[in-house]
Order: sequence, then C-alpha cells, then structure tokens
Amino acid sequence: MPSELFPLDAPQTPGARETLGVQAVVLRGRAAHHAPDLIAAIAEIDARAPFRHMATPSGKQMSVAMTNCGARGWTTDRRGYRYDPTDPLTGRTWPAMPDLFQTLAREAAVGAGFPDFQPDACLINRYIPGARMALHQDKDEIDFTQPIVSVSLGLPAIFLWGGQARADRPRRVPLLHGDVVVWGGADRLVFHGVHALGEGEHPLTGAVRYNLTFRRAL
Ligand code: MD6
Ligand code: FE
Repeated sequence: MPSELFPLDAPQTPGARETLGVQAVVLRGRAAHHAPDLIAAIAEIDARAPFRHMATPSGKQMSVAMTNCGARGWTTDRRGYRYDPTDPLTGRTWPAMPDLFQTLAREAAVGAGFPDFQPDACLINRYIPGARMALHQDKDEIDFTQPIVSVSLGLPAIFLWGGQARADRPRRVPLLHGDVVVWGGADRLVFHGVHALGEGEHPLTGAVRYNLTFRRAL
C-alpha cells in the first residue's frame, strides 16, 4: 500500500528499518529519546548563529530557515552554494557541533552500514507550515563515499525520494519526529526534497519541523 494512504501522524514502529534504496534507510524513531536535548541544543545554536532565510543563486529567498553547527556550514547566496567555516551573517565561526549530535550521527551511520562516517558539518533546517524544499541533489561535498545522516524533529513531513535523474517520479515517504534517514554509496546522489509542510502543533516544537543534516564537507 502506498505510504501516502497512511495519516501523517500514524505511529510508526520505533526501531523499524525501512529501505529507501540499496544504500538508503529510514531508522524509525532512532533519535526520539534524545529529542528534548537536541531541541535545547538547537535553541543554543540559534542564539549564536540565528536561523535565516538564505537566497539561492537565482536570487529566490528559501522558504526554509537555516543555520549550521560544526567546523563547516552550508550556505547559499547570489554567488552560489558552498561550505564556509564562518557564518556570513556574524563573521564568526559556526557554533561547535555538540557531542550528542556527533554521537547520534555516527551511531546511526554505523547502524546503516557506514562505519567510517566523520561529519564536519551539520545543517539545521527549520520549516513552518507551507515551507518546502525543491528536489535537489546534495553534491557540494568533496567525498561522495561519506554518507549523509538526516534527523527529523517536530511536525511530520512528506519526504520526496526520487531517483538518479531529476525527472524520476519521487516516492512520498512520511518522516516523523525522531526518524533518522541515512544514505550513501550508490544512493548518495539521489534527487530528494520535502513537500510543503502541513499545519499542526507538536508538543516539543510547536508549529515547526527541524531537520538536522550531517555531512562530511571536506
Ligand atoms: C529535510 N533534507 O529533510 C531536507 N539531504 O528537511 C535534505 O535535503 C537531505 O534529509 C540529504 C540527505 C538527507 C536529507
Ligand atoms: Fe538534501
């Protein structure tokens, strides 16, 4: 049965592994019990490196607000996409990646078959109802043998899991609070995106979805 027939807030089985591709998996609920600490850490990061709506190279303001922690942060402006050791908004280095973030990302990667993941960048996305992310590939990194780990917190979203070509019709995958997606290898450059967030209230985040995306940039 296609996943879109299930209500978005349907309980998924915590601990379940759902295969998206040969080297891509959803680890259901994997981050759930760390969620209050993760959300508190996001608030501290926001205090030093505030969420902001970046511009794409074409000049459009993104509907998703972003910040970063770690040695490098992903940014975009009229000059293009890149990783930067400093926050262009403040001129200071990005906040350090909390130990809890590192540990969670590495352990999830190990659990998905990537024992050597060494993230140096954590992009933090904040969605409010209506915010979305168009289909894209993550290809601003140097080493595509390193996987990506993505943690969902707060309101549920429909993740769009496409193929190796932009035109491939994406599958709709609900991502709920605490879910962790890991992908790499043959799936590293799969097109993906996030459908416009629906209305709702989450007990820990209010009308917000956060996504932490861990990567090895350099
Ligand atoms: C999001 N995520 O879930 C957007 N990219 O809010 C991504 O773009 C993404 O979840 C690469 C790997 C995992 C992701
Ligand atoms: Fe992405």
